[in-house]
Amino acid sequence: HSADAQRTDLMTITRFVLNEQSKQPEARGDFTILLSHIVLGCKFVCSAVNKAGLAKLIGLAGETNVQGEEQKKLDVLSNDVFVKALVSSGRTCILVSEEDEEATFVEPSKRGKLYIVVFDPLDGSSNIDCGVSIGTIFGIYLVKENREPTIEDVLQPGKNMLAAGYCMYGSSCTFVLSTGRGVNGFTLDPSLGEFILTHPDIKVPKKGKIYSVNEGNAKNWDGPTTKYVENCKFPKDGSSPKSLRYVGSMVADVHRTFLYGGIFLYPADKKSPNGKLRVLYEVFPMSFLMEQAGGQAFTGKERALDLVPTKLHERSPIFLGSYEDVEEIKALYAADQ
Ligand code: AHM
Ligand code: MG
Repeated sequence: HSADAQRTDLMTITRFVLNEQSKQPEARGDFTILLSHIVLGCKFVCSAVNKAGLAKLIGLAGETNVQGEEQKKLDVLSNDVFVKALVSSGRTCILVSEEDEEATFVEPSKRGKLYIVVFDPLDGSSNIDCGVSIGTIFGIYLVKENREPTIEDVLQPGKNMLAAGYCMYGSSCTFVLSTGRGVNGFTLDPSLGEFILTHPDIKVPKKGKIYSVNEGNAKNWDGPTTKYVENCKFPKDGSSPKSLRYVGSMVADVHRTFLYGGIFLYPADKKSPNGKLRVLYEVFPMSFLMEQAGGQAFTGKERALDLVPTKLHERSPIFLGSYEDVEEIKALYAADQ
């Protein structure tokens, strides 16, 4: 009976979010509309990623992005699709994308309820050409008051986010979302073109057996990070060493951490004193999701979601994952003070 019910009673992401929103007193459907435009962008990118080899979309577009990296055609395409989908939702006022140096202020006639969306349209670009999982990451804020939105509205700590999520373009297309009431995962059923709830109420294991870091940077790490990774390999408490897994796509490495537990690190190093990952559209959304799943996210100094960004493309070191694993790295940084 229950197997039957699962096959016939499909919990699509739209139905799920409508249910969730109906529990809120002044829900007006704006968020559901905004989300459906994000979902559309993800479906488009999913299909483009799957066709990339065929359609010869891969290759350099001859432009560089704000971080001075070469842009692949898929990055450009994904960014265009998300910007257009978000503007046409009629529910956004400011957009911040990894691919655009400046924030996009939506023209007043296309503004609706004042949502701000921060996003990395296609993260993990070094993995595009070899077919390894990549993803889209996004976070959603509300502007503080009903007045002309400014850049200050974007530079809010991550704890003010209303919702965050990511979509992973892997062996299947998985959409993970939190609106502040836990974390839920949906898988794209290609025959229906719908995301169906497959991972209800994701909770990250309290402690994990995996650590995930680019160890090639070890030479330049600080003391606490070096010690932490050393403890993963040569535990002093008699426990078994952790396994190392590192895809090099944040979405894939964090997604695995949600499901299997453990810790993901992109620490500071001597060459990159603020790490590599961007606060607004990489660190904050993943930290929001991690806390919602019962884990922790730490910058080496503070709770990641307490950080107040001072510029759009700011970077921060990040340690996130299972509650107890992050406790260990926090203790090492505290002892280092
Ligand atoms: P990107 O935005 O240029 O794709 O870079 C972000 C990616 C993350 O997905 C990943 O966690 C990290 O860069 C990997 O960096 P590294 O190659 O230095 O290990
Ligand atoms: Mg990125």
